[in-house]
Amino acid sequence: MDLSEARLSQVLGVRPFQFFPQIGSTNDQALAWLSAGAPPGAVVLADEQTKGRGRLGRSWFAPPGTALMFSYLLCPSPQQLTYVGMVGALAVCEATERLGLSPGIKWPNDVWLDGRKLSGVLPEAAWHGENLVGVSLGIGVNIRIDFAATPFAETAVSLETVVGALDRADFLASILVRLDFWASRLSSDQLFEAWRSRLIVLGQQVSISGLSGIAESVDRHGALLVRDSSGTLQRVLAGDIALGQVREN
Ligand code: BT5
Repeated sequence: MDLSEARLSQVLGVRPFQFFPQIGSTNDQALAWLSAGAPPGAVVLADEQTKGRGRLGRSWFAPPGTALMFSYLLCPSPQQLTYVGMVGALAVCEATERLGLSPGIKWPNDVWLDGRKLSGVLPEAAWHGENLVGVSLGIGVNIRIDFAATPFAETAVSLETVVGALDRADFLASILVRLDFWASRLSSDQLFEAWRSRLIVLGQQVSISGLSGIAESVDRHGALLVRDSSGTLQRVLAGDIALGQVREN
């Protein structure tokens, strides 16, 4: 088993962390921990989630022992919230690049490898009244999930099918180095440029939220700018993008 309390203590050093062999969702635990005073940089990690979730109430699939599923805690200002998801996608991308691979970011914050989804991020904020307590940046990375008999056989990819055996604790440590780096540079030009330069959708025909057109660029807040068939530039803040023709996610 490449994930255990002892192994994590080894690679995480003094970083506060909580490890659960099984949990509902690491984000729920992380949000509770934030409200109880967890420091930025702390991590909640699980080997299995029984209620792992994606965006918009969707579920996240990962059998026990096959993935990295964790939540990284940050304390941004409300104005910086829009950049937290970028940090997650970018950190996973960079750690994957260190393995000699060429991943990209599918807007807004999926990490893709060889045309398939390798990782998804789910930032969720904890509020106390009007005060932002912090953000749990949930990250799921497919390490050795066998997608063959799943609905994701054509759309998802696991890292080990591309690079061979991988130690999950080591890969986690490699992602955390980059998360720490970018978390201290939220809303910087450097972060925005590093994220933007990895986007795989720019210049392509896309369909999103009932709109079709060319994904021309992104603005400084991460919104996608799509030139529709009438030539108007439309600003899209969130959604699921389909490259080329419309496709169900
Ligand atoms: C995401 O949502 O991509 C965010 C996923 C975040 C998961 C992490 S795990 C740790 C933390 N704790 C949680 O409870 N969640 C976070 P979204 O863009 O909505 O993508 C979800 C969709 O991707 C699903 O509806 C499926 O179609 C597909 N999907 C599910 N599991 C997948 C997987 N392992 N790999 C690729 N695609 C998957």
